[in-house]
Amino acid sequence: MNTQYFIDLENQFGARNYLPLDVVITRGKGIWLWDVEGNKFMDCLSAYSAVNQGHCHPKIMQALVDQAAKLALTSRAFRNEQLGHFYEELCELTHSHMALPMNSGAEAVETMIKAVRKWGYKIKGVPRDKAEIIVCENNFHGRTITLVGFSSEGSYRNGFGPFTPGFKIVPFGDVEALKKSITPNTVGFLVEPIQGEGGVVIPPAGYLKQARELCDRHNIVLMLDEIQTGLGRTGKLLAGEHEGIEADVTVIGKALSGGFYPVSAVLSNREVLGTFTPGDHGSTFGGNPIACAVARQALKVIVEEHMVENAAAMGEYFMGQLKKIESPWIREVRGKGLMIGVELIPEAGGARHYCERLLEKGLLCKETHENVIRFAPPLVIQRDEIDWALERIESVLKER
Ligand code: IF1
Repeated sequence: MNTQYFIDLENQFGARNYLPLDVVITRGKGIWLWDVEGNKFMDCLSAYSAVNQGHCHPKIMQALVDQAAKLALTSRAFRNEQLGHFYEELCELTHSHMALPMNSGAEAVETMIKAVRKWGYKIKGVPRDKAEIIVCENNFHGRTITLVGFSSEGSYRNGFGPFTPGFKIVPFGDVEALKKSITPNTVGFLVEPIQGEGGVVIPPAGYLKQARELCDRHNIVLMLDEIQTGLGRTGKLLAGEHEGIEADVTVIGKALSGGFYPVSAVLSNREVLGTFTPGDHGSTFGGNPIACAVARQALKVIVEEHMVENAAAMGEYFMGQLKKIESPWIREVRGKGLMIGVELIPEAGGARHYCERLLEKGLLCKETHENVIRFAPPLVIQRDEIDWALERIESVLKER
């Protein structure tokens, strides 16, 4: 069965909520993927940073298999032997006091919003149903109605209203705008340290630090969405470290399972998550034994195999070399660690075309926001492999 066979099946039965590149992947190992016709590709998307550890990491796979053979799901009506270990190891690694395990990133963000609102009413004393959370233009926090409701991207929200009230949108990176939007009812400021889907947009130096200071001054919870930037992607365990700040509440997901299983978590100080009491929140699969066993190993290999340090070193090399490419189409190369965006000028004809050309040359990457090619390989990539990618990227970006 060839590529077209699978494309036809998807078109016949599947909802058209994506426009994927026409490649049908059948196997993955490390940074490499193979399609149904035996073609080999370098993965420069890492499933949107869910496969930081490389595809089918043997130790994470073994943790999945061993746990699945023993116990899969108990529900949280009972306790299980994996959860406590997971909490302890996760909180220790991230300097958190408490954690709440969920499944998808969007669920973790929704959970964080519930916790911060409850903190606002119970601790800060905001009047009932008056809590306000400030978010940034160009944000991406997931696809639920509440989360797309405060997106500034029409394509994410159009046609899905009415939306959840209580959110204010301010320009990303603009401290003055953030300051002006604060009211006595503001309970939280939700922000990505680097906007991923927004086009790998890095805020001005000091922005997050100033946001931290503003939140301290006005008794507001700083909420960092590290679902894409976290777990080594930007060359730090959490991207907030680049500015030497710690959030009050952070969400992680994606690579928390190395791509094997939907696992996400809310990380918090005691004051915020401590407001939850039995019955406040839950989920059938949240914190299940497989999720915990897989996440524990996924975190372990990041540390043991020095993936954060490798992301920093390889990212510096990758970006340094990209910046040397003399191409009429490149407007800017930007990023941190192995979260890299190459923005093209509009005359280049759109980033999608270059992703399709790179596919033909054996490199898989994805455009974001029309003119940005995102390069985000697994954090295990080595220098010679980056050189292999650069050869193809340079050749395609020099085409007229
Ligand atoms: C899609 C990109 C989109 C995220 C951040 C929360 C979530 C995500 C910073 C929600 C998820 C994924 C979702 C996927 C494509 C990809 C993505 F930014 F990574 F490129 F969409 F913007 N916070 N990002 O990046 O996590 O519920 O998906 O587990 O929806 O098309 P999720």
